Amino acid sequence: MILIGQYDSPFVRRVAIAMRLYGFAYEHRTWSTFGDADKLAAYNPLRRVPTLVLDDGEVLIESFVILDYLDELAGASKALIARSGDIRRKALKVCALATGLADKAVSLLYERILHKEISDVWVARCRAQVSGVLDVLEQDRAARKTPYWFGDAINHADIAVTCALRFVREAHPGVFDEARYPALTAHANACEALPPFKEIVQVLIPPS
Ligand SMILES: N[C@@H](CCC(=O)N[C@@H](CS)C(=O)NCC(=O)O)C(=O)O
Repeated sequence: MILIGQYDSPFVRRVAIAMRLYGFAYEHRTWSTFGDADKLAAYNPLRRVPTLVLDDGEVLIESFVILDYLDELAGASKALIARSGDIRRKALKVCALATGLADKAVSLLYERILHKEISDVWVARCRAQVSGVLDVLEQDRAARKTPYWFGDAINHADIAVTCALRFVREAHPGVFDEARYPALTAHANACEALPPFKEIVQVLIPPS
């Protein structure tokens, strides 16, 4: 398989970490969404990452679609999420909040860097969405006493939250206040200390 995209993207990183945990080998093409847009377009007309090219040439886009495929490939007993039921729904909700948070943090970065005139309305909205999600995630994580979000084993939710938090902190210094989010800080620190997180990481290179 070929994984296209750089690890400074929280979406690419969460896919790559899941692939490492599953033990799936892949070729990594570190194409930039802006600098390598034409190369990327040949695989994904949206010119977005992550993009995963399967061995038979089929192309998967959107991180949740890619992870759905990888979960199936790994098999239910190894999958980083429950196959069904309440626990699956709850984990997917945490993943949706974390990836939504990452989406808003990316939008905020693009607004700051790519737009000639920054929209205060858009910035205020994204900031409110970011802090609203952080508050909800903090409350949820603080109420759980297990090593990982959903028990003793790592789950997609743990990976999604950790990748989103790293991106928020790098792209928007000052927005994530450790004193306000102690449970999330502890969670991210514990995950970032694990080998796949330490190996699959890249300092943010904002588009120019
Ligand atoms: N919903 C997408 C979001 C992916 C995404 O936003 N990727 C960013 C990089 S962090 C990107 O490709 N940006 C370029 C663009 O949206 O045009 C997913 O989950 O895969």
